[in-house]
Amino acid sequence: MGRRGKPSAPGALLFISHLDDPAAWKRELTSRIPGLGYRVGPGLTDADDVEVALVWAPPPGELKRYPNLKAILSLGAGVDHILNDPELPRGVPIARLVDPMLTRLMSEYVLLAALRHHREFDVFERHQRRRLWEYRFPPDAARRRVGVMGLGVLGADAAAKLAANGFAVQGWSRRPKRIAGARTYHGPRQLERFLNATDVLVCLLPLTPATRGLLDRRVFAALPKGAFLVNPSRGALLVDDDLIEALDSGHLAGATLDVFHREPLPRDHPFWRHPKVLVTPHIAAAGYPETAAPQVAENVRRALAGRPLLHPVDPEAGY
Ligand code: NDP
Ligand code: OXD
Repeated sequence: MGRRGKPSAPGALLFISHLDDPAAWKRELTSRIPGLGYRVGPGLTDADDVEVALVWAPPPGELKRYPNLKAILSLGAGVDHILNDPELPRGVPIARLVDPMLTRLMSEYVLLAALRHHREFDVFERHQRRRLWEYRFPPDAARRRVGVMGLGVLGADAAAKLAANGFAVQGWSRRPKRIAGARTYHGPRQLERFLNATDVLVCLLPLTPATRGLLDRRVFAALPKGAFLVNPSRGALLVDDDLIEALDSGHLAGATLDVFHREPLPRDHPFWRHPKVLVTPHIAAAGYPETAAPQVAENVRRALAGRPLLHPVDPEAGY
C-alpha cells in the first residue's frame, strides 16, 4: 500500500532536469528495469505512483508533492541542488551520481588546467596578444606541488592522474584518507600546512555549510606567492572579491573557474575580463546516461525494494 493507502502500482520514476535528456535516460532505465513507469516533471498532478525521483535542480517545494517517494537520486555528483530545497521531504534517502565518464571528464579538466598553469600557457596567451617572443625554460612538474581539496570520488581520481603526470601531489579531506602517490592532510587544523605547500590549489569539495565561502583571503594568504587556483566544485565556495584582490596584488598568479555564485555568470562580472582568470561555463564534467545508468538502475531497484542506496548522502554533513 502507498502512504496514502492506495494499492501500489509498479513504481514510477519521476525525471526532472532542464539539462539532461529525458528520452535517453528513459531508454537506459526502462531497458534495465522492465515495467518501470517513467514520468517527466516537474508539476505532475496525479503523483501517487512516483516512488523514485531522478533530478537535477528540481524547483523548490517540488519533491514534497510526491507522497510515496522512497528515494531521491541526483543527476549530478553534487547534491546541493537538492538539499537547498527548504521544503525537501524529510527522511527520504538521497544518493549521489557516480559515473565513470563524469569522473574521467573531471580529471581531464583538472589535469588540463594544472598543466596550462604549470606550462605557462596562460602567460604565452597573454604574450601572443602583445606579439611578444620571450623564451622561458620549461618547468619541472616534480617541483610543482598540486594540492587537491576533497579526496572523494573525483578528488581521488584527479590526484592519482596528476601524480601519474609527474606532479608532486597532496590532498586534504575532512577525515583521514590514504591516496597512492599523494601526501594527505585532513581537517581544519591541517589546512594551513596543506596550503603552505601548495602551488596549484584544486578544489573538488562539495558545497556544504562547512565549505561555503571557504576559499577566502585567509586561504589565499596561506598559499605561496605565485600560486594558482582551479575551482570546478561550486561557485559558493569562493569569495569572489578575495580572489580578485589576491590576483591583483600579485599574490596569486591565475585562476581557472568553472562554477560561479550565479550561473550563467552575469555579463558585468569582473571575472569575464580579468587577464588572470579563465572562465569556463560549468562544463568540467557531466553525467551521461550510457555510463551512469548501471548505478542509477541499481539504486532504483534498491529504492523500490526498500534496500539501502549506493553512494548515499549524509544530510547532516551535506554531501
Ligand atoms: P564526494 O562526496 O565523493 O567527495 C567529497 C570530498 O570532499 C570528500 O573527500 C570529503 O571528505 C571532502 N569534504 C567534504 N566536506 C569537507 C570539509 N568540510 N573539509 C574537508 N573536506 C571535506 O564528492 P565528488 O568527489 O563526487 O564531487 C565533489 C564535487 O564536485 C561535487 O559535490 C560537485 O560540487 C562538484 N562537481 C562539479 C562538476 C562540474 O562540472 N563543475 C561536475 C561534478 C561534480 P571525506 O573523504 O573525509 O568525506
Ligand atoms: C555535478 C555537476 O554535480 O555537474 O555533477 O556540477
